[in-house]
Amino acid sequence: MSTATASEDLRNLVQSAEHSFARAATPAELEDAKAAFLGKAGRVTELMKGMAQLSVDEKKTRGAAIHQAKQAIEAQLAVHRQAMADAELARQLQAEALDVTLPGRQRGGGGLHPISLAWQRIEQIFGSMGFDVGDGPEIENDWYNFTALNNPPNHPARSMQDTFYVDMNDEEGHPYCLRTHTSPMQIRYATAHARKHAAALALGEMREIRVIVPGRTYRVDNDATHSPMFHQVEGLWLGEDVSFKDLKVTYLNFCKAFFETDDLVLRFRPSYFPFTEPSAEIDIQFQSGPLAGRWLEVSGSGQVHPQVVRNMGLDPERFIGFAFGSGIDRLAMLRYGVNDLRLFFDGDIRFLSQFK
Ligand code: 2U9
Repeated sequence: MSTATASEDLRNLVQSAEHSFARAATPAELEDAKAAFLGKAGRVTELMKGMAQLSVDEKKTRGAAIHQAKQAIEAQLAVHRQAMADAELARQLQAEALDVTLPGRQRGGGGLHPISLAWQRIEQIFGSMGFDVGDGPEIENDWYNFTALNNPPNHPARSMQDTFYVDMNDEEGHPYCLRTHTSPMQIRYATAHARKHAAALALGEMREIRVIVPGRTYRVDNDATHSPMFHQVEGLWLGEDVSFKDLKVTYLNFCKAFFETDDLVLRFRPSYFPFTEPSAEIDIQFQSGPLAGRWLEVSGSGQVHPQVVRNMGLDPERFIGFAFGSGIDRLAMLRYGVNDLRLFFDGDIRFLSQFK
């Protein structure tokens, strides 16, 4: 075998390998093609075996030539492997392409419910007037919800038609109920306060109780102006010399802050509640704006009944003051110009997003 023909057959071999690599359409086909040339039974290995009969000199030349051819084939293989990896990467990038010019996804900024907004404003305003904020159970017993508040046993508010009862009795055998007002919490707060200050009280150091209790309340009622769950805020201010004058000033200042106008007047109309004596309804009249000129009922109020003061564990000869109760939902309707109570509870995003 002459060197010339030997080089010829090796050049053909390299070329043939190159064609095979170029024809491979997938990495697996490329690896198969590699095996056909460089594998254990591949054509290069066959050539190596074929050198057995050659002389030492011939082996040297032929061996070097085969080695060169093998290197050329390996180089080609590397080129094709790289090309295939590049093509795969390009395909992936294409498939996962992002349009960085698209607008970002907005995170829908939430907002507080108008009742929560009103609730927060109420806490803030009364807080600025020195009122603490009380918070307590929505399931109450008979004593806190009715008896302590001077509700007589035959009062209609206690009936099954007016109050939701829970299928469980307290120690006195009365069923628990969903609180019909936040007043029971006023009793709890005042009683706890009176106990905590019992020692101080003896020394005459506890001078007053000033608290509001906002919260959810429940009644058997459901129409355009009543919902079975509604929100109340009650205020209580007891001291040694707290009078109706303080009630008027406190509620007027609250209204001015809450409705953000000084252009309003209040009217106190005689009324009756078991827990206050005397009692009054509070009406508001705006002197300007969309609601101007109409008297609007916003709250009940009165001087806390001496029996109720006694029920808190306080001496009615010493502690006197006032309480009021207002509907937060109603205050929110007036403040935000909402004409139907049910809008607050429908959860319609078109309504709610107006308060963001
Ligand atoms: C204690 C003593 C007295 C709270 C009061 C009212 C009058 C009242 C209702 C009006 C409409 C609530 O929103 S409403 O349903 N409330 O009219 N509430 S005086 O009197 C109290 C509270 C606690 C210890």
